[in-house]
Amino acid sequence: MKVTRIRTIPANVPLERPILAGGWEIKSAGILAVLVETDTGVVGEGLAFTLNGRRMGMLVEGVETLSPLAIGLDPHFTGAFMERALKDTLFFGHQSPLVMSMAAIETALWDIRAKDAGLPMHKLLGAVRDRVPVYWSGGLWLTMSIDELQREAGDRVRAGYRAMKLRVARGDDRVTAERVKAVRAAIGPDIKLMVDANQTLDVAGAIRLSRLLAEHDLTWFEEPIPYYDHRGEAQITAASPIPLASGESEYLARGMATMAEMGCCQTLMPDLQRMGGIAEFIKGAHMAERHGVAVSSHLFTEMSLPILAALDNATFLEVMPWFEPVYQDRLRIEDGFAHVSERPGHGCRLDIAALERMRM
Ligand code: SMN
Ligand code: MG
Repeated sequence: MKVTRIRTIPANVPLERPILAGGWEIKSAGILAVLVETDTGVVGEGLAFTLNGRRMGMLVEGVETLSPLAIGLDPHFTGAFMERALKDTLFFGHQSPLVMSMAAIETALWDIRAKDAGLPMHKLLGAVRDRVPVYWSGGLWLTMSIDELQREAGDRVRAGYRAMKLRVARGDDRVTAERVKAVRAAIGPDIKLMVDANQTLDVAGAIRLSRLLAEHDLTWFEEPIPYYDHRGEAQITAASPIPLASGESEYLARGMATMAEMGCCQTLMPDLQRMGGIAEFIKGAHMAERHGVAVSSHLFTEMSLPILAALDNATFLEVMPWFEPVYQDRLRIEDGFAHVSERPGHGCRLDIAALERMRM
């Protein structure tokens, strides 16, 4: 079996309405579909992502320059592709969009492996479970009023969610505390609630806010400060009454390992594209486990589900609905869990016609 061709479809998927998270205004999800074709007719699917479709050209260029490293290769040699790709991109470094392009190809190679074996991804990887706890992440934005927050939180509980995440930011901490209190009041004591500051605070401000919010029983406090300040994260983790979550902005397994070793957080949230693909995601999660650190996932909801189902230190799948318009299949979410598909491959299939309609 050999890889014969790699195709890309860059698509821009508009959000229902613009949102604000941290310092970003987000109007659309730029989704790059990467289709890896083989001589047996099996096609593997991978994705890369960029906010607002900005710099999509860099992701496409990355795939084009990495493709020669995969073409002609037996797709079961996912490790050989990564070895070649990491070596080939060493000059640019591995904290770069090239890792995202690499991830899309690597993930597609795994999809081929699973389809060729006739296995759903979680079973190919070694399943631990066939359902994963989820949290709703596609709402409770900074732009929403307290009334809107309470309405959405209630709607999500009625839709079967048992956990959800609210965005917070630098500003008046008393206003932030009021918003958290209002959401907690709307969902009651049994639903889990997380907050995400999207890197907008500093160490002292984060510790202060954590102490102020502690009475609302929060499951985690995510990315309080700029992602690269791991020493600062470790200081906050040591002082914060709320457990920390971080890691969505770090790259490769070694990024996860460094953060786990430094005590940056209790939950790491590897992002499939910044991990460089499935193998590094798993490697990073295993290294985190060594330090008693749990893993959640970041974006890439559909493709991350079967990976988390194969990790015994996985806690929550982030449900972000932005990718839904490019899929034929929907996740089955009931009573706070996403059920893993039995279909060979990733489980959810891309909708190529929809991607073509949204092509940039
Ligand atoms: C997030 C990431 C990307 C865009 C908006 C919000 C957020 C998350 O940090 O964790 O989903
Ligand atoms: Mg986040």
